Amino acid sequence: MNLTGAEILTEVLLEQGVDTIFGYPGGAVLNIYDTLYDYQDRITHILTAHEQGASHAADGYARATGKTGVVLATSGPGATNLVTGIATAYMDSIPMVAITGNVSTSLLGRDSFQEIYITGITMPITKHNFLVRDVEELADTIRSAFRIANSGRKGPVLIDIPKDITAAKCEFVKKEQILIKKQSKKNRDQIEKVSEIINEAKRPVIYFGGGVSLGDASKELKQFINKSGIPAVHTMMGAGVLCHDDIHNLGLIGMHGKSSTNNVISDADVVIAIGARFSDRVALNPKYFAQKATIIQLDIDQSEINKNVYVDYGVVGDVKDILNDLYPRIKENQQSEWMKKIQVWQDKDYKPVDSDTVLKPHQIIRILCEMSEKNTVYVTDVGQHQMWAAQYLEHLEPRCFITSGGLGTMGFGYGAAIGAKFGVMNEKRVIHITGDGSFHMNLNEACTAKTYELPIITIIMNNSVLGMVRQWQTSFYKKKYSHTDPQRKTDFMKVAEGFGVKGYRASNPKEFEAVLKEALEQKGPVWIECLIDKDEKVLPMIPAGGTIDDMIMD
Ligand SMILES: Cc1ncc(C[n+]2csc(CCOP(=O)(O)OP(=O)(O)O)c2C)c(N)n1
Repeated sequence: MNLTGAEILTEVLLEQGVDTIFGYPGGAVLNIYDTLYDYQDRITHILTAHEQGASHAADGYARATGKTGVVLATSGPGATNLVTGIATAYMDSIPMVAITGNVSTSLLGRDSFQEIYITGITMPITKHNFLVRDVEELADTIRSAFRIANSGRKGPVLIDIPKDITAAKCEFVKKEQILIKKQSKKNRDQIEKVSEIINEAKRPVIYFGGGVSLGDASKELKQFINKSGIPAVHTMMGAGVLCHDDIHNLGLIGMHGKSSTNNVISDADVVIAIGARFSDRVALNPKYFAQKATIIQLDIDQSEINKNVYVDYGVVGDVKDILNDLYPRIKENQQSEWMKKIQVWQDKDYKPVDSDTVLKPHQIIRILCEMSEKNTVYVTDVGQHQMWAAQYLEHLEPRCFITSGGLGTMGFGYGAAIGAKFGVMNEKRVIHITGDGSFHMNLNEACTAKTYELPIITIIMNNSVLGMVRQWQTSFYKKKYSHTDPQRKTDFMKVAEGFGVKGYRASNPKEFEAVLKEALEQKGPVWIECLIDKDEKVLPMIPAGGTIDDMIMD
C-alpha cells in the first residue's frame, strides 16, 4: 500500500491496538487530523480543553487500563503544553506515546513559526524520543516507540513528526504487534539466597510500591504474603495492591504514613522492597531507614538498586516472575509474635475525630467509600486532599488509585480522571478528589467531561487555601502564610453552571451524604464542593529528612 505519513501513523496505531487517543489540533498536525477524520470509526480522538489535560488524560487512561496512553499535539506551544504531562508519566513509570507535529523539515532550525526543539526539551523526561526525517522510517519508529514505552521499566516516549513527513508517501507493509519480552537478570543462586534470608527472619516486612501494579503482580504478592505471613507496608503508589482489610496490610508508610508502619520499618530485621524506589517521601533520611534490617530489593530497573538506599541484595527482573520463583521456596509462617508487637504500635496510631457539625476530611473519604461501589477508580490532584485520600480510602483495587506520586503535579486530576473514565467506561465509576488550588489549575477540562457527558464526580475539598503548603508554613515557617491564602472569590457553583455541569455544596456530613446520593445518580459530570476548615492538617507527619523520632502527631 502506498500511504501518506499521516495514514501510516494511524495504521501503526491500529496495529498496536490503539483505539482511543487524546489531543488537540494545530497547523503542524493538520495532515494527521485530516486522516483521523477518515479513521473515526476505528480511532476515537478525544479533544480536551488544553494539551496538558490531554497528556494527563493519556496518562490516566494508561494507569486505569494498563494499556499505552497516546497523546497528540501540534508543534510549538502545543508540544510545550505536553511537557508537564510527560514528566508526570515519566516520574511514575507510565507507558505513554506522545506524538507532536513539527514544522516541515526545510524549516527546521530556522526559528520558524511555532517551531520548538521538543526532542531537546523532553530528553530528560522521556525514556527515548525521535525526530522523524524520512517517511520511510516512520512506521518502524512508531513501533519502536511502543516497544520502548512498554519494555523494562515503563515510561513515556515522544515522536516528533515534521509536517512534510505526514504528507509524503511511501510503501507501507502491515506488521503484527510484537509482544514485549520480559527482562529478567535474576538467577537461581540469588533467589535461593534471598529466600533463605526471608525464611530465617524474625521481624520481616514487605515494603511495596507502584511497581507491583505496573508489573501486574498483585495476585503474586498476595499469594506470597498469605503463605509467608509477612506483614506489608506500602508507598502512596502502592495503594490498592492489597485489600485494606487484609490483616497483613499495615498501610501507608513515609512522610504521612502511620506511626505503626514507620515503626515496623525501623524495627524490622529483614525488609523486602518490591517495586518500590525508596523515594525521599519514604526513606526520608536514608541513613536511618531500616537501620536494623538486611534489605532485599526486587525491581525491574537495575539503576534503582542502591540508588537511594544501600541494599544488601538486589534482584533485578520482572517482579511477577521473581515472586513466582520465590513462592515455592518460602516457608509457611504466620509471624504471630511479630504481629503481636505490631498490634501494640497500631493501637497508638493517630485517629482523627469525627464531627456532626462540620465536614472533616477523613469523614468525606469514609462517606465516599461507604456510598460508592467497591471497584470505584479514585483520581486525585496534589496537596492535603491527596494525602487524606491515600490515608483513608478503603476497598481500593489495583489501578483504582490514580495520583501523581513522583512529580506531585497539581492540575493532574481532571485530565487524568477523564482519561481513566474512557479506559474503564461502563465497568467502573470514576471519582476525582481535588483541592480548590489544584482545581483552579485545570477546571477547564470540565468542558471535556461535559462534551462527552462523562459521569465523573469531582469532590472539591475547599479549605480556601493552598493547604499543603500552608501546613508546612504552620509547622516550619512560624505561621507566616506567604501567598497560600489567596482570598479567591470563585463561586464554584456558578462556574459549574457555566460549563453545564451539575454543582452541589456541602458543609456537614449529613449534607454531604445527601448530595453525594444525588450525584451518584447523575448521567454527566458533577462537582461537589465540600467546605472544610483551613487549619485541617494531614497527620501524622515526619518532616523532610527526619526520622520516626521527629513525627508530628498534632
Ligand atoms: C503545578 C504545581 N505547582 C505547585 C505545587 C506545590 N504545591 C504542592 S501542594 C500545594 C497546595 C495544593 O492546594 P490545593 O490543591 O488547594 O490542595 P490542599 O492542599 O488544600 O488540599 C502546592 C501549591 C505543585 N505540587 N504543583
